Amino acid sequence: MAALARTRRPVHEDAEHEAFVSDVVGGLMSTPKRIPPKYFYDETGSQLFDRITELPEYYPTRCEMRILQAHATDIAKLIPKGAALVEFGSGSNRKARILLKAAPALAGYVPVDICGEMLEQEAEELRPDFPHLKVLPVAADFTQSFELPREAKAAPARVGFFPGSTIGNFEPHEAAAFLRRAGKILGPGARLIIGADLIKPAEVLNAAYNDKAGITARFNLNLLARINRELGGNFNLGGFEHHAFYNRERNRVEMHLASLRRQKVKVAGESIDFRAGETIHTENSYKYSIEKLGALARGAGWRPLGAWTDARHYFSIQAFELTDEPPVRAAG
Ligand code: AVJ
Repeated sequence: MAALARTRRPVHEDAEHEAFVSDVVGGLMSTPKRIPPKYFYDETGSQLFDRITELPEYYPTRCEMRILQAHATDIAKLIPKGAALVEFGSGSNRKARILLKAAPALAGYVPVDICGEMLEQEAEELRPDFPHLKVLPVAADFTQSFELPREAKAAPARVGFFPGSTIGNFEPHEAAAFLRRAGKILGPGARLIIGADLIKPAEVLNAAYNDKAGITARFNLNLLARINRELGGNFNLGGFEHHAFYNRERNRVEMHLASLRRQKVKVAGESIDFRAGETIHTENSYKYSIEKLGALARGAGWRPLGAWTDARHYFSIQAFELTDEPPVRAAG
């Protein structure tokens, strides 16, 4: 049976599964326990996240859409003629559509997402609405390096698009590494448009990650259900609780799953012990000021071009251009 299941899984999914096993088992055996947030997004998790974006307390998606709509013309002015827009983690490309409409100068759109099926489906829906645009999806993990399609490399310039404040899931040093890698991928003359959640009063942040309807709690706990299903785990979901809070010292919202009692859990053949109250750290969502993200980007080879926010200054869209600094050489 196990052998049959293995041969049925395509090679790239096999590698993904192996990474899931080692990230989860490794993360649960470390102190403190942790699991990377990218594993939230199985089918159920993606559906729950879509519901989160519509919650009254969860302002980021609505704010970002509003900023994009209000300033699309200004943002589009930063897009060179004939350029290709490269979206990191495209998902449903709802946000990219706003830019594509406002920037007829764009010749290509490269949605990059780890979920290949979703990508093709979304591309098919986009093509008839933008008949002059070359839609060139790339199935890749944008946290790693990847190759752009030949046609996108041939364009006069490439503009990166990284909305949703997904940059907040990286540790600041990882965000800097991502920005540097994005510059290498996009190449000379590149521009970059980032959506980033801003620092704001803790009450607003705590409410956004502790919604009254309990959808964020379900989103967090779904990770355990996924581990049970895909990694042969035996988590009792009733034995864990959603914890989310703003950590002011580090400008981040932390999400955890707290064990309600002392318990033992099996995952992928390993036995994991939990103390009462011990948590699995499942997500950091870093919040930035415009200045802080600007400084981080400068250090990674990008020059700020502009920033736009909503009336309450809850969210920001920030634009950068790649500096043509000479390659750094090792001393000696
Ligand atoms: C998709 C990473 C931007 O940090 O706000 C929403 C994920 N987690 N509610 C965020 C999330 C809990 C979201 N990002």
